[in-house]
Amino acid sequence: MKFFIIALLLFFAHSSLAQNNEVKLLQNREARKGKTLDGLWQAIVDPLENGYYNHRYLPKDDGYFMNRKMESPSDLIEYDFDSDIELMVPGDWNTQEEKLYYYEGTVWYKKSFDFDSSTLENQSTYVYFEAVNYEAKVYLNGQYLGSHIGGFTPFQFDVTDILKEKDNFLVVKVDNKRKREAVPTVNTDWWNYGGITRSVHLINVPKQHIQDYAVRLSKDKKNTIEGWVELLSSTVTEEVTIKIPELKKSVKVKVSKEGKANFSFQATPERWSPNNPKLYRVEINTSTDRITDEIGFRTIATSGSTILLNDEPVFLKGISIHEESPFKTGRVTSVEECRILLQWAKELGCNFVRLAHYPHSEAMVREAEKMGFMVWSEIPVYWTILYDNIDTYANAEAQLTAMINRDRNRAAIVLWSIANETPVSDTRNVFLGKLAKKARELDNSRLITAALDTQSGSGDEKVINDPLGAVVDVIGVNNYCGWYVGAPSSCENIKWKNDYNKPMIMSEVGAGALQGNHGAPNERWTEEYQDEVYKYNIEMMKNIDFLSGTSPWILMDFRSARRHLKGIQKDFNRKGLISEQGVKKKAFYRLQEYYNTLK
Ligand code: GCB
Repeated sequence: MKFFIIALLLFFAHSSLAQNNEVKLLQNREARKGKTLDGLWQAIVDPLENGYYNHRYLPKDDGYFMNRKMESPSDLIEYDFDSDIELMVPGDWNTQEEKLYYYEGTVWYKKSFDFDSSTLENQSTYVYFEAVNYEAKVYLNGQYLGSHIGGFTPFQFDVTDILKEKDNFLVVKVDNKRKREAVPTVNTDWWNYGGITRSVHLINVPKQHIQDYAVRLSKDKKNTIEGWVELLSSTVTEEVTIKIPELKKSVKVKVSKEGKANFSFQATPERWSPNNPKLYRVEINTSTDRITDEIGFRTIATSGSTILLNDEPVFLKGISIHEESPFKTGRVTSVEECRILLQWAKELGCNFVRLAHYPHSEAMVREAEKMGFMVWSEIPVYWTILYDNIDTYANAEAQLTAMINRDRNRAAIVLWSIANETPVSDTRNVFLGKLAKKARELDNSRLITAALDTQSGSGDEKVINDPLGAVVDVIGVNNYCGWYVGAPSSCENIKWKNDYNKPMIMSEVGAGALQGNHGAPNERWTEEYQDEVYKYNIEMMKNIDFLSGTSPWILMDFRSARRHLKGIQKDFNRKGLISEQGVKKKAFYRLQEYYNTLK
């Protein structure tokens, strides 16, 4: 009993439970002033989590986050950031260090920096992480800030009162161990890249600042721009001005006691569309703060099986994309890499990209928007996660919320996807029904979708009757005719039926080919086989009268630890239309031809 009480006391005394400085995310991080913490970080690979747990498997209060140094020759400190490895941030660790190629576990990251606060009176400073895969515990100067779960969404902590002028040390325990109850779960067809995979920033904002806002075209009221602005710590009845200089609009609204101001005004902006990806400069001012953004205005809706962009029927000519670096593989770490991927999609003739299977970086979404792509954005509710686990649900909902909050002002995003290839069951239906409801509560201006698994079923008839079809606005269908099921030529005869009067997007079709491997059209892994699969699937798609778009699988070959065929796969899923080295395969031109005929 005595031991138990001591253990309990130690447990609660441990700083990791004593505090959580995580605060609600700032909208439009990019527009804020501050300092980057990107670059080389010191790191310690810690598979046994020795820097966190003691030999009784209890959290230590002097773990590696204390960044201890030997002060005398008799001191015993069994770690030293200074003499260990270095890792680049942003970046995954798997492609930076040979010994970390398959590594899944804990790595401690440390960055030291000075901080000049002399000009920052009345300001708050946040440390903002664009993404850390998968679980982060964050400490500044030995003090615990909080933790975050989920590998693809941003989070931030208030560090105003902890920063010093000199020798700050920010330590992050990053753990990418796969867990059955996690989102995604243990089983995925993409690489579990660990690390501080996206940029880290220190951001300075006035204590009373614009924390969040929405600016968009009303979906119901004609020629109306509407939205809201939320301020942090506005105690007085503050006034907010929303300006769109190019439209000669300037509107003042009062903030409620809760710090929120709603607005709505008449305007006729040019509509954002793939042919005219027009963005307007929007300025928001308060007495203490000012922020600007580039915002597009469009509407998106459905009518029967048609998708309407700005009230006009539109066919989504798309391609699926993983956030994988062209030429060097690993996670995308720069805007230039985003542009290369998107430029390839442009060449293919796309007006739409499916950013699979998790929220891509904000930079990717913003580039897609500028280049005129409609975007499908997705959370990693993938395959068989634990649909009956309440923590799993809370996790999925948190990731959905973070995705929508971060990108709600991006006109390019037309679809929020809540799931990919999930198996039908009562618990799954309830889980996804709740998620869809949540998505609509957070944002009722976009369409909800999910990619259904339709591999099963026999004969030439395929019926879309998954109960999830009743929940979503647009039905995504993944189907691998000619690859996992049947011969390529059999695809042409398939007849699709839809129990729902809703648009369908063929969200995946595809086949594997090693670039440069040539042979007969019935020889797997050749470019000819892949091309054959595209040929017959395109014929099949032409016969679907409720088809509103396609996003074949996938733009570029990507790493997956499920893909073991030596000589061919080498840990890559080969369904790319382009190799990881940037060389186009035959099927690229087949799809390009199809998209050209749809012009
Ligand atoms: C799918 C999954 C995707 C896989 C793909 C494949 O249905 O949605 O994540 O990578 O199939 O290649 O098998």
